[in-house]
Amino acid sequence: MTQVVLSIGSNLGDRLARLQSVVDGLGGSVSAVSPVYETDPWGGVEQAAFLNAVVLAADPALDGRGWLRRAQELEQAAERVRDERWGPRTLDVDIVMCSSGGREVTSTDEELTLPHPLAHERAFVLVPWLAVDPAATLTVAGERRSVEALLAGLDPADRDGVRLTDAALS
Ligand code: PH2
Ligand code: MG
Ligand code: MG
Repeated sequence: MTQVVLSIGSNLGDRLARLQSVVDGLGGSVSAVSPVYETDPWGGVEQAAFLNAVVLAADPALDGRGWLRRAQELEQAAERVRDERWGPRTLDVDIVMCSSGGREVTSTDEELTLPHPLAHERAFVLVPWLAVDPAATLTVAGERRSVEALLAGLDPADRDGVRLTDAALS
C-alpha cells in the first residue's frame, strides 16, 4: 500500500473546477482533502493568484512512478500545456511525499525527486497539509521534521500569502 500527499494548484481558468477534477479523477483512492486556499504566487514569476489544496490518497497498486503517471494524466486532462517554470498553469499536481508500509519513500530520480525538494519552503503546501493532517512530518535534509515546525520557520509574509477560502472540494 502506498500513500501520497499531493499538492494541487491552479491559476488559469476555472481554478476550483480544476482542483475538483483531481478529487474526482482519483475517486476512491482519496482519503482526505484539505480546505481550499487562495495563495500569492511563489517563485518570482508575476502571475495571478493560485487556488491550492492538499489531497491525501492511497492505492495499493501504485508506487512513486505510478503516482507520477497518475498526476501527469490528471494534468493532461486539465489541458495543461508545457509551460514556463513556476509560471501560470491550469493544473499542477505535485507529489509532496510518498510512503509505503508507513515508511517515507525516497527517490533521487531525475524525473521524480521524493520527497519534493521544495515542499518545506512553500507555505502554499504546508498550510493546507497541516490543516488536513496536524501530525504530518516531512524529512528535510535527512531529518524528520513536523510540518507545524517547518511552517513556523517560514517568513510570516509567506504564511500571510496563504488565505483560507470558503470554497470546498467534495
Ligand atoms: N506553483 C508553482 C509556482 N508558484 N505559487 C503558488 N502560490 N501556488 C502554486 O501552486 C505554485 C506557485 C509551480 O508549480
Ligand atoms: Mg509545482
Ligand atoms: Mg508540477
